Amino acid sequence: MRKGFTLIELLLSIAILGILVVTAAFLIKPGQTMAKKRDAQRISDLSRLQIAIESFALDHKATPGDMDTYHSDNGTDAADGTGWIHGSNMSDMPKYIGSLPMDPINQGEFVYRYQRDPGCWACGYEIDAKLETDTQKMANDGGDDSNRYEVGSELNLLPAPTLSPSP
Ligand SMILES: [Ca+2]
Repeated sequence: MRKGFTLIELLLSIAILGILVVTAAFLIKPGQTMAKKRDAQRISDLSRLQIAIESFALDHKATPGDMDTYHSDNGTDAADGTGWIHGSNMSDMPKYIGSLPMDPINQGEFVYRYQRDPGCWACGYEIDAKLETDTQKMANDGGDDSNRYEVGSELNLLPAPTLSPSP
């Protein structure tokens, strides 16, 4: 009776293992799974931010923030008006949301954006995000940009992305 494996048996085992690993990776598609996970986070983040903005607006008769288009890659997650959404009227905002959510990638087109209606304090607002996998959701959100997922009360405020280049 012989002990151990021959070189051929060993190489064959390694080859079979390799094929199994590649097949598993192909079936599971880890990249796609991660992208879906990031999209789920984006949808949940925008929903949290939406609730915070609307609660704030109800109490303060004004939407938070100054007059600008804000990008989540430009500033910190501080919710008090010093973070990526700037606002002289936001000192109370941390009561509604502890910190401002930021896109899981947070660069290039994958940033959250926020804009309040520059026309009046108590008017509408829009937040948006770019999703990686859910194109239907971006197209059917009632907004004016079929390539971004838009949330808010005036879905035509945010301009077509003129986003800062990726670092
Ligand atoms: Ca859209």
